[in-house]
Amino acid sequence: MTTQRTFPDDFVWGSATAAYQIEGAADEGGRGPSIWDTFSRTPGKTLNGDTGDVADDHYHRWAEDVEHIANLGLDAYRLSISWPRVQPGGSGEFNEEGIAFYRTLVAALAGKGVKPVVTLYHWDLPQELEDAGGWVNRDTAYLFAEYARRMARELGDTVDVWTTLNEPWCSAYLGYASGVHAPGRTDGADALAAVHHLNLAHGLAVQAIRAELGPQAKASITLNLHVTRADDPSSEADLAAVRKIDAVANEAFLGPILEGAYPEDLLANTAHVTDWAFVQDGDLDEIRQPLDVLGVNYYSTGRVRHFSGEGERQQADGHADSDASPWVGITDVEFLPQPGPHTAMGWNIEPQGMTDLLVSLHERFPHQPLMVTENGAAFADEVSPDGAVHDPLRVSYLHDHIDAVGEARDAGADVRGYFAWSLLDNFEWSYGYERRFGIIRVDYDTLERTWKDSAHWYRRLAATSVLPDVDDVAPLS
Ligand code: GBH
Repeated sequence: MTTQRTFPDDFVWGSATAAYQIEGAADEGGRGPSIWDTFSRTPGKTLNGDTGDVADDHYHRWAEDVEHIANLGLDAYRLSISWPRVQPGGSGEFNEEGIAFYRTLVAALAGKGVKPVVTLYHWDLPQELEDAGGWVNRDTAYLFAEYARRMARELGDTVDVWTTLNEPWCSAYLGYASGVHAPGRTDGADALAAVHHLNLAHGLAVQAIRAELGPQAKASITLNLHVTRADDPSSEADLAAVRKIDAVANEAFLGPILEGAYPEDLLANTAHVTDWAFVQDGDLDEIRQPLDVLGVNYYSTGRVRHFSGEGERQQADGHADSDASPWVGITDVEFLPQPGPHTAMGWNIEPQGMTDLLVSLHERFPHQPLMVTENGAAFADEVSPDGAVHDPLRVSYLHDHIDAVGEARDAGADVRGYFAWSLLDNFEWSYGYERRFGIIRVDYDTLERTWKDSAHWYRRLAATSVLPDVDDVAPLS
């Protein structure tokens, strides 16, 4: 018998969601419109024209959802606050009703012994701020810090970890370069300005949270770092292609946030797009703030090779419907399809990428605690005649990736927790409701929640901290 992988007792088992993906009640409770309302209500922007108007109706069903979280035995729950729900226009007046919603929610979680890990920005910018330029406008960073300070004041005694931004890569490059996310703009120079203003927003918000709550407040950011493989690892040109992607995808955030500088090659590779004049004196000192934990979202890997300019360049970035590239300034790199297996998103399944990412972060930032703030998979689940939802592919995806986290820990990486994406099936952005990531199924007609096998399996893990076998999906008594 092989020994099963065991995690320490204080390892945090959690699950994650985001406001726009689950709340619904888009026009209720004094909430203002966000860029995702505008975008999803624009014909052609999301699959089937789906919007987050109703989503999982979590705004009304939060109490039931907290019960599910408690019954799963989770140590922590990662949620996001909808900025326009608590400050409809993104500046000025706050909305007491919106603040009360989150105060009640985090109190209910804490009351069940579940630590709230709160993200302040998971992509739903108040529309009024976008009308003033969005993340291309520097003012947005300062307004974000004011919003962060107010939330810290309102919820500070209950929230365990404050996360400023979720995946600024997506906000900047999918929102302003490829345009497949809100606000759907396609200008490379704007996207790089957005990168910088998101970084600035992060640094200012961390300072605002600590000014409000004191140095013991735990601050973090969640990044989707790209693990990119060279098509031919012995080709200098392919390795250079990897470095280019790495600079624009990863170093554009890790550099300023953890080291206080944008790397030279990033500036050089994008010099024909922008002169980076939006980086002002002192900004990098504002951005670089110590982080109690660095959040890492990991799903899959990419593969690239040098593109010589001959023939048609492949662009396997998962959004075949967009001509515009998220890879600002890069014209000589080609993305190749990864061999399978794949999830329903078309993303390849490669647990080794999780280990590689965590170990490389540890080697580079040896004193930085890490947390996997998202990992999970969409598959075409079916409800069986007996009402159960058997999702063996998701169970094995979670099993193998959690095992990969354990492997990174064995190699010395200081990974403190893991959050399964997602608690519930939900609005998967431009893919609408057609992609199901939940460990709990949501019936979009009745909004009924049903535990999938993966939820039962994950509950067993959270209860024991011993990685269960993939067929260990029987309900825990
Ligand atoms: C996260 O985004 C989000 O935080 C979350 O809201 C979302 O629901 C969840 O993941 C699932 O999508 O595009 O083929 O090159 C993840 C977005 C996914 C973008 C992986 C980059 C790389 C694969 N990222 N993707 S590909």
